[in-house]
Amino acid sequence: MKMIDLRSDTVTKPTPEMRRVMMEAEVGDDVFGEDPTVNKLQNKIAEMFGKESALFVPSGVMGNQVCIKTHTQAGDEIIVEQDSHIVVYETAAPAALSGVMVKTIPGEKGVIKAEQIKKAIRPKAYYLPRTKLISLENTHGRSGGTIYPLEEMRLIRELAQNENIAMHLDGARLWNASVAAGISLQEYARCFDSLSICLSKGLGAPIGSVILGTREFVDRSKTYRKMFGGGMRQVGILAAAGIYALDHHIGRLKEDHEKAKFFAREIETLKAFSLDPGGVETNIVIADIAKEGMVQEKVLRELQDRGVLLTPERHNSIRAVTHMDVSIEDIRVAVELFHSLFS
Ligand code: TLP
Repeated sequence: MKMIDLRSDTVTKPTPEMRRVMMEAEVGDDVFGEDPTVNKLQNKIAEMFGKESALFVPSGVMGNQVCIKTHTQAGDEIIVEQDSHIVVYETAAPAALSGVMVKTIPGEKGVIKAEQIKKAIRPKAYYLPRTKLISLENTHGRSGGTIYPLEEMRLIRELAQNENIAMHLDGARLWNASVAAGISLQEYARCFDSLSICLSKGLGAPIGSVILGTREFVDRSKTYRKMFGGGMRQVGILAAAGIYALDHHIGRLKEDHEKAKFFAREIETLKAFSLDPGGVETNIVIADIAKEGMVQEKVLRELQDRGVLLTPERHNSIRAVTHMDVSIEDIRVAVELFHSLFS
């Protein structure tokens, strides 16, 4: 049975053309800084985002955690939205790896406002933690791929600059935000001292994330990438996939957004599911299944038994993510299955 895999946009397989460029990539030892393809990827991304420097890392989690480590010292405090990936899915790494305290703020669709952050910043006193970093997430995964308003980011940036606090962006899916909102990567990047972006989600590369910042920041972050075990060797074969993804797979993200919106509109017509199709801004659909008392595990199993994979979200919702390895026809098949199972 062909499975229609909507668990995440991380499940994509490299296309034949991507595999070809990987096979042909020039390589060298990147711990010596001698992999020409890695250097090319890093220079290309730095330029795309208007940042001085970039660093290839194996994963989005490592990208975030290396940045947190580079910005802080043990005992500092960082401000993060309470449902962000850094808080929920990164195994308490800020505490374990950087020894920082995480001050979480409840957001609306992942958005925390400058006025909320202002109240959370510690006054300066030797007996208080020092607020060192504010981290935002765009798009916001657990809110269903929602886009952070640029205006709010700018207000937060202004506040952070006045308070001498650094800003980090978990931009795992910033590509999706940029394409959907029509806002350039550089416009977003201007609000942040550091960013972590992913090549292995909507862009379809098999692995890889990139940290961005000033030359000085990225030079320091290299030490922590090594400390966390992320110094890689002839890794140009992976960087080549990233370069290919940047050249060929950004524009097509709008198709993923259309597929997600179509899926959401269809699911919304079923009484057992609650969601706001208008709230689907990019490629993630989260539907609440509690209204008619459906059981999350059972819903997911019934779908899986008939060839459609989704993931659980919170205790009462299910999540579908569209990506380049599911076509609109696949989505139609999934929708028909929803109608036949849950009408
Ligand atoms: N997100 C995964 C799961 O971990 C939830 C997914 O399927 O969505 N930041 C954000 C906003 C992410 O969504 C993810 C992955 C990461 C960071 C981590 O990236 P990786 O998996 O490369 O470490």
